Amino acid sequence: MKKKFLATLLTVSMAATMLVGCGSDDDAKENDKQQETQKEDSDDSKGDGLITIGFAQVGHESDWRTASTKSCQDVFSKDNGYDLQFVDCDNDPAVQLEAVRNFIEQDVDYIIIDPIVANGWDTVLTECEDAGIPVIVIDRTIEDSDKYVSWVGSNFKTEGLAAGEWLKAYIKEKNISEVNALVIEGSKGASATIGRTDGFKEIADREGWKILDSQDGDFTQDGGQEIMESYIKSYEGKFNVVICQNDNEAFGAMDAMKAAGIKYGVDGDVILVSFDACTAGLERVMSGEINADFECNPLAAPFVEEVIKKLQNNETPEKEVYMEEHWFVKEDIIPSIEVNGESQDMTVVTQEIIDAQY
Ligand code: GZL
Repeated sequence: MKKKFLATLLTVSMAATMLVGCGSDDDAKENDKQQETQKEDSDDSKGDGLITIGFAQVGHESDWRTASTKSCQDVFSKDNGYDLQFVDCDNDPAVQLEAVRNFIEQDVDYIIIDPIVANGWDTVLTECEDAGIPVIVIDRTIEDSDKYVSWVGSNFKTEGLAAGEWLKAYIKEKNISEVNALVIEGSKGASATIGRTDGFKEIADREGWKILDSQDGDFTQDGGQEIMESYIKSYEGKFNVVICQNDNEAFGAMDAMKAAGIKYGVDGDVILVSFDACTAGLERVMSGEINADFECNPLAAPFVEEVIKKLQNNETPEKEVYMEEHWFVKEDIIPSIEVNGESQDMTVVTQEIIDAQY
């Protein structure tokens, strides 16, 4: 910590010296803050030649999460010059805050956070800023603070809007006159849940569809099965669409519908929509069990490394970096949809796509 403090002090004083006589006090303060978040050209905090990174990961709840973790472990390896301190926070926000504070104590060079929930972050991010440790947020967003250098992820509301716009086009093609939907949400308070829920609901409200129920399945297969079982008890024969906010919930919902003799998918009575588009999810799109799967790209680590390289070179990285993602379907009946006024292709799943997926 002493090293970092001295480095930061040196940086700040150098910045202040350079700024004397040019620009206002505010400019100097702003520049100081920017300088504080930019790393000294030091190579590491432990003197072992490695850049130490503390990564507080959501947990291990889904195929998506496994791919996200592997992406970071592959990029931030010792061979690549990094010492990755990884903490699986097991979907517990309190554990995640403690992990970040431990990274501060360890005086790591950088902290990566995938925030389990969107709020409750400003205090600990202020502690990171005071310690001179740049924070990079990946995947889910933080709503109550902007004290981080960059965020790399997806637009969850766009994913929800895309699912709604596709469903509108799909029921028109299939001459289905009404939608009675059941939604299995992701983890409560997660920005992915909030965005997908809000996006789909915006289209549902616009089209006059009914959302019979919307409960959280925690992004897990067990959660999806449990919620679907309770939905079947309450709404059997009354619903024709199930929206699962990730593939693992969809796998659980399928098990529950299969057990109840409910036919779903392309040749079924229930349209099944999912998010993530992991390999196993796309396999079920190709088999016709899932009608459409809206990708959320978990492979953020290469983009995070670009941010770190910029900081190492005292450059200012982008504040927001959006990942590229695709919308996958089984049937080639809707070539594209319009989302937020922008035409977006629907991609028919092939074995080649599945073989290349995460
Ligand atoms: C979304 C990510 C979500 C995935 C789930 O970016 O945070 O969390 O959709 C995962 O599979 O559990």
